[in-house]
Amino acid sequence: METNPVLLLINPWIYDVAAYDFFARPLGLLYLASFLSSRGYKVHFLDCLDTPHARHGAFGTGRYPKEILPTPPALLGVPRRYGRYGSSEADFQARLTAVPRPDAILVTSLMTYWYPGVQAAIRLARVQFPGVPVILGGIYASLCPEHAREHSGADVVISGPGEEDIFPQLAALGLPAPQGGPEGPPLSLDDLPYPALHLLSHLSYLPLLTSRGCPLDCDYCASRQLQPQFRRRRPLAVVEEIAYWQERLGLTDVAFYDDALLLDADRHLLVILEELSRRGLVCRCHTPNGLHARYITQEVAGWLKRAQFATLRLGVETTALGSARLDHKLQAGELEAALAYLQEAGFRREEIGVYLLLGLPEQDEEEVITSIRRVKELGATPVLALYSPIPGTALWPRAVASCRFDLQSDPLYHNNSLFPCWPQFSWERYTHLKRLAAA
Ligand code: B12
Ligand code: SF4
Repeated sequence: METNPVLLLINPWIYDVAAYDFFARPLGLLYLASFLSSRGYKVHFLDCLDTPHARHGAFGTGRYPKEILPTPPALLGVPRRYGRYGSSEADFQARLTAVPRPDAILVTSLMTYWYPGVQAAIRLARVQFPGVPVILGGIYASLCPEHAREHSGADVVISGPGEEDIFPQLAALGLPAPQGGPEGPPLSLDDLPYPALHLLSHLSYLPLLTSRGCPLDCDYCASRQLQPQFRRRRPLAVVEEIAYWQERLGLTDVAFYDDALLLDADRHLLVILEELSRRGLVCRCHTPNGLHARYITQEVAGWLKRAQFATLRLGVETTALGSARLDHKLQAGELEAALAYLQEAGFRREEIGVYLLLGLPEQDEEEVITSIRRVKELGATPVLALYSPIPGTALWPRAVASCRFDLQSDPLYHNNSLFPCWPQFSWERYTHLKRLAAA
């Protein structure tokens, strides 16, 4: 009797000086897991970050367990201890032994500078399953494919959305197609099965995507490279998914991962929120990935409040206006209006976080201070987001030019904790800005 091919999917550890589970789940790999299962593959899922939190935060967030490791030379200047976040190596090995020998191993990747975690997971998986081909995809694989080919230890590196390329790659490796399953990519996002959240053991919130990509193209952002098209799901299909998971997993916290959640809100997010309310589905919502301030109207703000959005983050970059802006998402008066609407709707200062990017090439420190003050004046909380340079973005050449390190030589230098593109950087300066933001 012929059996369908067996795949082992792995989400590697984070290797870094800092990491926190702020609504972070490997949603890309979870989508791929359910997609491949629906096409007949037998899928085993191993997530190095699916551990109980070492310390719990609000709404299901928390600290990952950490094991201290020797700091790589590139990060020696950072006064924090380097380490492996997630499960222990012994636990990973034990879980590998429990898996039957797969026909292929599929590994995901997130931040480019977390690649040592990818290398470690691949190395151990190869020890357990010698001769089994390893395919690497995800964000690091898409943004640094050359580096990944040379250094990750994978046999094949795939860039971009995995649903589109995975079948030809599996076939090229000699895997037989599963019986009966059609082999083409999905026609639309609504044709994809729900991500395989049920495979996680320590899920404390629902990670949710109602769309992929972003129609804008800010100079520092990789969204276009990762998801070339902006696509959206049917709003009512999103509600069905929330209802499905709530019933199955009993979770009420929902974290939206969308890059452009509020775009055309009348026909998208508001339809979702109205339907949730009509069906009496109670959620507490979070937007760890920034929202566009310009789309926050009085009506949108009212709905965000009614639908219990508890963690709001607006992606603003800087409050300075004019041609020097690197994004294409804020015009005069838009932040002021958005914050006024949110306050009128009942959001308190501490509930409205405004991301300000720090450490951009040639950024004027005074401008950051002005932005921090302005956000506070407007009754919101400034949240400093540290710039991580990304190859292939419009800002990359300026990032390379202003970087204190050889940025092109090693993705470890993309680590935002290094403030690689802030020439006058010092920990005292950063601490000063952080205190100003927190005061
Ligand atoms: C949601 C999100 C977050 C969430 C959590 C994400 C998580 N899961 O951990 C939050 C808000 C916490 C977050 C935080 C940060 N993020 Co972020 N984030 C994203 C975002 C918007 C979406 C990622 C995602 O889940 N996409 C949805 C899934 C479906 O897509 P996917 O993972 O890419 O998977 C697809 C493909 O890659 C592929 N695939 C995936 N795995 C595999 C495996 C195989 C074998 C194959 C074949 C294919 C494949 O198929 C999948 C399905 O199509 C991306 C930008 C983007 N548009 O992708 C930035 C992004 C990844 N983040 C980025 C940054 C900079 C950060 C921060 C450092 C921001 C800051 N300054 O504080 C922090 C650091 C996080 C930390 N924990 O330390 C950068 C990456 C920078 C880098 N150097 O790598 C990105 C690219 C945004 C940008 N600036 O352009 N982030
Ligand atoms: S609006 Fe946000 S997601 Fe879209 S391109 Fe700009 S930074 Fe990226």
